[in-house]
Amino acid sequence: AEESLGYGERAALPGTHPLAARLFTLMEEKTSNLCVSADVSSADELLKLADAVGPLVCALKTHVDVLCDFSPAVSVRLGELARKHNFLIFEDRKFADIGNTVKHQYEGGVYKISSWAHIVNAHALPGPGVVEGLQVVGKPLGRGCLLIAQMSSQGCLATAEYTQAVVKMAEDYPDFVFGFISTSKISSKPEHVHMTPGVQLQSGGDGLGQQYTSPVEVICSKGSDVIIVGRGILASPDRLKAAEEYRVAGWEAYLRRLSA
Ligand code: S5P
Repeated sequence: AEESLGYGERAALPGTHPLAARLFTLMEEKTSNLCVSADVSSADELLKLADAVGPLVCALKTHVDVLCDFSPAVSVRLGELARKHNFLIFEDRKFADIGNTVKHQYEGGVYKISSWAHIVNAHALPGPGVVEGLQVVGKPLGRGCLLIAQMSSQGCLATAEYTQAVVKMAEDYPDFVFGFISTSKISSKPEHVHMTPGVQLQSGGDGLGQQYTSPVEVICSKGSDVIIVGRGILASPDRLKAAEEYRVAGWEAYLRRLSA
């Protein structure tokens, strides 16, 4: 069954996007399906976190507009750390506008996201133009995009029908869209990467709508590929130790899924 394919085997499928292949390959190499959500407010803290957890993660997710002191040097340094530790940078910008506007938001402004983020994400809500606008900028650079098909938050308005329409949209743009932000596996194509936020070892929420699911639930029961963990690690007094716990939990869940 296609469910039994490992990350490494999925990297080698002819239809897998090159960036997804790179991600699957480094996941195998590093035995990590952990993406740390680096939701911190200073550049110094971001770079220290990236250097510390870099060896343990397949990707580092940023919200660069939350930094109080962003400068182009920060993105350059982040790129150096990504090369040093072999992880991908995922800017969680959640583009959601018409094609022409997202094109400029992706390439320009203060952040020049396309120049440093391997991965970005987008809401499919505006229709295919959002992907087309991003793709104009990102495809020549070898970048990739995840479409947000489901959200972890309580009361999320995405219906099953909406989610299926997002899967269809991804299939229409295989040169740029390589997967999803979703709470579960929603595409039957093993080439697609599913990344899931709202993950903690402790169940519960944050009082602002976030809902947490465990790594085992996400990887084994829901069939997703990558766990995205923010405060589960960031709020720990020992972030490195917490990141290693999540890496092990995610990887063991993956091995369990493979052997099931
Ligand atoms: O549905 C979603 C999609 C995303 S990308 N739910 C989410 O929580 N996220 C992001 O994942 C969110 O913006 C935050 O950066 C991270 C979750 O952080 P945590 O601290 O709750 O683990």
